[in-house]
Amino acid sequence: MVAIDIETQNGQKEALRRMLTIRAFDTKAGELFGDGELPGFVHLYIGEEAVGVGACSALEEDDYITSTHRGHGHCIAKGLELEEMMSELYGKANGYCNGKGGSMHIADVDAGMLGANGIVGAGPPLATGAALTSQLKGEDTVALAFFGDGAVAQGQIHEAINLAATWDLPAIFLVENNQFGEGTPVEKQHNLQNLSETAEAYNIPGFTVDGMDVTAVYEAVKEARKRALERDGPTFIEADTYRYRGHFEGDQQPYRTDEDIAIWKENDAIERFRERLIDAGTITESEFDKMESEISEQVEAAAETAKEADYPDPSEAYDDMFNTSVPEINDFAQQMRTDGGENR
Ligand SMILES: Cc1ncc(C[n+]2csc(CCOP(=O)(O)OP(=O)(O)O)c2C)c(N)n1
Ligand SMILES: [Mg+2]
Repeated sequence: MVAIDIETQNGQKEALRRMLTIRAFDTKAGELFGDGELPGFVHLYIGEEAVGVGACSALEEDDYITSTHRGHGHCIAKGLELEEMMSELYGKANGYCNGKGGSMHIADVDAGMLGANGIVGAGPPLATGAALTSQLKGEDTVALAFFGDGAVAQGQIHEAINLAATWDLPAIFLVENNQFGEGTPVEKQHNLQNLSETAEAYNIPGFTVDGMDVTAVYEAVKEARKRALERDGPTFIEADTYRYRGHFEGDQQPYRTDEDIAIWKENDAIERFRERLIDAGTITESEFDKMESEISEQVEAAAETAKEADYPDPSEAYDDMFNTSVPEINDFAQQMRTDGGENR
């Protein structure tokens, strides 16, 4: 899927479409999970759509992103297909990881999506690696890592930023400050007013932006990308946002009230952007309604296809799991296939 040019009217409509798609997809994922249709866990991105879409709108198709356990929105923002995503949530063979990854491991390297990640803080080192590859190959691409406020105190993030800053790598570190790491409020996790102050330790630019404003996120990432491509090194961006749903589906959320959530919903990113586009004459009310119903049909169709799709054959359980170009690993993989590794 092509990158969005949010500076054009069509690009703005596409950004709105992708935000709506994220919301519809994750609303459906929540329903399906509640009905016992999906294995594992799902962490929904509802409320945070402007961060993923604003950031990916400032990227080109061949740029890279790394994601988190809350990755569906990043995938859609980067242009991944709903059917393969939903099938992956179901653990079906036609999913992005042939059904072996599930919600927390969707990846599509060809689309520049280097993976959702169940390990908090594991994305930034991958982004630093992708940025190093880009620098060594002399390519005009950047790597952006999405991570949460709960990941900011993770050691590997600091190792990743330090190397990227020291080597002037074309990387962008984007914290989605959704105010909580699981049930812990951000102010109980960090001794900082703004998480973007982290940048000072690495002598790189750091900004805090309104993560409920898709164009504010876009502008910050656009500037960071420009800097990265000029070989001026990484930028650290904090986007202030809020998740409307629990940390995971089923979370009883004793750490906040409905009133807390309502305050953020008044500033809803989709509603704000919709109003702006209507006021500017970019989209009409009826075009918006049509867009919403088309998206709803697409999500329903993706869910239907995923439900009907086949599970992977048990004989494929160990396929794509090992780097078989390394003889020792290949031997191990073969053993796993024959006896499940019992005789090692
Ligand atoms: C290394 C590691 N430690 C702990 C966990 C358990 N865990 C999963 S999500 C999460 C909170 C993450 O919070 P944040 O980074 O703010 O992301 P958010 O869920 O708010 O999007 C934790 C502690 C984990 N998955 N990985
Ligand atoms: Mg968080």
